[in-house]
Amino acid sequence: MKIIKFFIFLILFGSVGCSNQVEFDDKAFESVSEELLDCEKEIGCEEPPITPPIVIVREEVIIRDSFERQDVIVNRPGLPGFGWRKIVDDGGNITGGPGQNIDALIFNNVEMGPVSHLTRALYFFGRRGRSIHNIYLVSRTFDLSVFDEVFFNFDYLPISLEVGEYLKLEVCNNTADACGVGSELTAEGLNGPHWMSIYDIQGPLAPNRNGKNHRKDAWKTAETQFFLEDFNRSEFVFRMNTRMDEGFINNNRPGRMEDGVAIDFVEGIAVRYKEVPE
Ligand SMILES: [Ca+2]
Ligand SMILES: [Ca+2]
Ligand SMILES: [Ca+2]
Repeated sequence: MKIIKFFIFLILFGSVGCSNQVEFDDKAFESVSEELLDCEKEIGCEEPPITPPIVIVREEVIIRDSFERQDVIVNRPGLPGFGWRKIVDDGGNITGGPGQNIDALIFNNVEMGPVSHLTRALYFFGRRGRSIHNIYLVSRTFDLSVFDEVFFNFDYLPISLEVGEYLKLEVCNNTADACGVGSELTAEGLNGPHWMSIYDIQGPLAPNRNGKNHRKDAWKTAETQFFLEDFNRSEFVFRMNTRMDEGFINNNRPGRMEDGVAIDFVEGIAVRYKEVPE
């Protein structure tokens, strides 16, 4: 399986590599090459099996969002339909939209500090007063039945997160209904066991950051990839899940923050492979 993944890497970097976030793994290549050379010198060494080449037969950008607009959720005809849903869990009270002083909003780099890509980014924030809030940004449901793997990356900026506060990329491994994000929002589904964590950024992080005092290079990029066989391909849903107990200082936005997470340039690319017989 490792070898198959390695060959997938090799082929992908010829194809998806130009999409700016994925890099060729020189070290992995060198280590496999050395293994083969060492084996040639040894008597009785079994060479690693040669795997048939795997090629990409289709790739599709399922999401690419730099939040260069005013509203996160855009439902007007003629504008790109990102299909996001915003859900707030305010101490167990789940709403399909902003809570009281709890939200995920787009701000620009004049209102807040530098963003990662172009001039705007998305900021998640809770409410002052140390109550617990989860803020979810949920994708629309995609039919990825014909794809094998997803490459996913996003830029993020944690702002003074304490222990127990986080940003996670999660994928539903059941139906959208079972995950609480079908036609109806359900607390059982949203908090249930069907969400799998793909990327997990946990506090404590950046204790002295306040959302305005960082440099552009404080932004980090999360890169991940996962095979779709582990998920429900025909109802593929992912979400950004953030948790924190504070937000803007005195709920005054866009002021300085006590807790927050910003994201920018979210990109997902679905890929279909085909093994080529020798
Ligand atoms: Ca942006
Ligand atoms: Ca804090
Ligand atoms: Ca906090």
